[in-house]
Amino acid sequence: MGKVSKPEPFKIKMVEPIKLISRQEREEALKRAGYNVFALRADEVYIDLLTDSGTGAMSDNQWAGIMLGDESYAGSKNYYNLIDTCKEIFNYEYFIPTHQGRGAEKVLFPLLISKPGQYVLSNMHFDTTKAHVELANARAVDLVIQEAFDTSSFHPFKGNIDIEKMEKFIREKGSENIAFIVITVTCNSAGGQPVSMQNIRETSQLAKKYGIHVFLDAARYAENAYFIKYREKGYADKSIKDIVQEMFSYADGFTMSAKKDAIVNMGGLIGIKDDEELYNQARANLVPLEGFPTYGGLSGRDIEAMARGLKEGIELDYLEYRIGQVEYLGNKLRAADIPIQYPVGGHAVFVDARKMLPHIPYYQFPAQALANALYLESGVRAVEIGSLMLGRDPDTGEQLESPLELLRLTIPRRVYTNNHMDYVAESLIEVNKIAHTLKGLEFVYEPKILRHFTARLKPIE
Ligand code: P61
Repeated sequence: MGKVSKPEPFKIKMVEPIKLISRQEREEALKRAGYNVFALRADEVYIDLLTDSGTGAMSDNQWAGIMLGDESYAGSKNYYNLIDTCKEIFNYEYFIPTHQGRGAEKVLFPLLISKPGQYVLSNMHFDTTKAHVELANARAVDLVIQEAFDTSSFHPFKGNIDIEKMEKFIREKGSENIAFIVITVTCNSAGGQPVSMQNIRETSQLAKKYGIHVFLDAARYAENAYFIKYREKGYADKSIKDIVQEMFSYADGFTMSAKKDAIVNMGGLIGIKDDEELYNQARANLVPLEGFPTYGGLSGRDIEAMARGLKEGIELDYLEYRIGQVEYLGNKLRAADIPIQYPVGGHAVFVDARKMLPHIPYYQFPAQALANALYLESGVRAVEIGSLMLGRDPDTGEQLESPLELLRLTIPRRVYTNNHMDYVAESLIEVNKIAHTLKGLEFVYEPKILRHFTARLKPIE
């Protein structure tokens, strides 16, 4: 095919109309929503880039699987299909379905934390993982490499753990005070940035040296494997499945939100390599929290869609299209000098709002101001990943300063075309022209926990 670039590896046979409401209606909607895009109604949104979680389009094969849902309370055939599929992809012994990623965290994490005050070490915890670490009376520590915080400089694996820093931390605190290590692949909070195979291997070796277990937060494991194939020496000729198996071979288990790379609207997983006792404990925990071990909070039809989605999520032509679309949007923005986390990550383009709105300090939430301006300009909904999401110091009540103030343009899987991406890029380029006029925000109502979902704000006059 020479230089001709490949189009989407699918045909579209069902569509959902979208509509752009008027500027005046958008202004009224945003005001009613308390200047918080989480509170908008979805039909007030034109292109929804809030999240890639549970928002993907299932394939005809997955929808066909839905019709084959075996809704037996115990031991459905869909459950056994899921287990066989997982064994084939991840090469582990034990798997447990859960209703979504945080369900897996809630069931597994308390079993890995042996005493209050222990530390859980990560490249970066996502907010639900951090919440479940803290709910289990442990403390979450992020040890991603420093390069992750410099959005303009290239590093192929900005999600990597700083191994030296991690070893120093373990020695200082004592290995008995480390509950476990969790590697987030890809690293969502750093910009969907991948972790290299070498880094996963070295983390695993370090952990073994100190007798600490390693788990993967595997929501975007397939996108991570794709980056390893193209950015890390020695992997170009390996299949995505082989790369996935090697990644998972260095861990003792994983939690997964299946709403991302497994392309389902609802679902999660726990995987345990070979620890039968941990598996039995997790299954016992599952019953009061999620449901009987063979359905874990899901219906049989959802489990079948997940089994089929797991296979589709590691297909190379799908991943090429998927990452290619994110890159397409990123390149358009970079060409217009919009500052973004570079190189672009797997599931989203992260705009550096601190650089775009240098006149708005972190405690007036520059990325939220940008999210609001983009919505007003275009009806595009993106999400703040910065100081608003981070919250306050639980001890002092001080607003914490996030190391990055990012606006995440999160691309759902197989949902939008590159024409939609052009519209998003052009809209943000328009907003950039008036960036210096945008105002910071203050609270009208501030909830105590996970405040970004329900907070009400107003522009500072
Ligand atoms: C997201 F605003 N992510 O990125 P669950 N691990 C990782 C995730 O990215 C993740 C979960 C675990 C979401 C959804 C989301 O405050 C928020 O299936 C790396 O959502 O339970 C979820 O998986 C949890 C958005 C979650 C948020 C919490 O958009």
